[in-house]
Amino acid sequence: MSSSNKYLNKKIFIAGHSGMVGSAILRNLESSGYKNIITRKHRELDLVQQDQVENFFFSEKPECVIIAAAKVGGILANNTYRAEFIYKNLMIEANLINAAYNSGVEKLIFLGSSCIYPKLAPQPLKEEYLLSDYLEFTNEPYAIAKIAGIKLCESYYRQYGTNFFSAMPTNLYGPFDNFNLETSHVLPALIRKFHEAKTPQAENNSVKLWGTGKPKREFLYVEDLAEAIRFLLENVEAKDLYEKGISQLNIGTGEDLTIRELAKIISEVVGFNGSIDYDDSKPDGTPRKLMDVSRIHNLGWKHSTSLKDGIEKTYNWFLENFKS
Ligand code: GFB
Repeated sequence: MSSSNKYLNKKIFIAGHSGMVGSAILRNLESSGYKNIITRKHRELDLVQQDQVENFFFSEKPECVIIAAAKVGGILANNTYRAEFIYKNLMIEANLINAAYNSGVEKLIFLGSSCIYPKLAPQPLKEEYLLSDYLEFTNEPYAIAKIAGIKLCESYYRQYGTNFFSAMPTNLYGPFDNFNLETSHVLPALIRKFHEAKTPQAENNSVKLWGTGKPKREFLYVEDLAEAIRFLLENVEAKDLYEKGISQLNIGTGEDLTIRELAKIISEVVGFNGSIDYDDSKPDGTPRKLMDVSRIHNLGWKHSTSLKDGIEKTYNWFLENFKS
């Protein structure tokens, strides 16, 4: 990036830098020459505690903030820990956004998820479909919290003129993903299930997936997402969204596939050739969640990692790093 990038030396706080998303953003900014990034471990700063967050912002005075901190999980975790998902996410984003305003933060980017869109919205999901119909039940608490975060950013812009806005990534995967089979998303779960089923110790050469395998999902490699966040930081302002009548910007690939098709690709990458069964006592969730990415394409960003390449990279990361 040229020296005309006015953000290179800004003091940037990445909230949630130890998670999959935050750590990818941290790696991306550092390797792009950003010199003044600040982070805090959970035990140093509990984002659910308003007084801690306020004190941190007033003592550190970050100039830019990226909110990648959230309580996240797959369909079962969302459906089971409903109270934790709504409470923690509301607290984290309200504390961060309000403290950012109070301490004079220049720019803030809040990250959410494609589950903010109505369950049966037309596809692909345009930014304008926010709040146009009811939500998917399994992740309604998480989605409500994320919608509140979007509206916090928008309301602070409209009342106070802050440069705060929201980006909504589609389903993400990559290094540092959660491979816990109870709480993870589908892609890391399938990597682990296929990997463990092909080992000599496996009880049988079959894998059980959840639901019917018919829902369609879109997947973005987390390092592409990190690239998109740097692009937004350097090139997009809050008014670019709100003046166009949208509250958040989609980030995705614009391509989706069924869970069955996903399972086929992952099984090939992992080298599993046993049988695949489906447990339809587990929920399917939203039938389809495909982002309309024309706005971010028109602004000048497009993903670069194909699904197969991203799965291969993630499987290699799993082989080198995952300890059950
Ligand atoms: O990725 P996932 O947990 O979340 O599930 P969502 C996607 C689809 O994969 C569902 C199926 O239809 C699952 O039933 N699936 C099949 C599996 N086998 C498995 C498995 O072994 N593990 C998992 N986890 N799924 C979450 C939301 O929705 O996605 C969040 O709950 C958030 O709010 C996140 O938006 C990105 O895509 O259904």
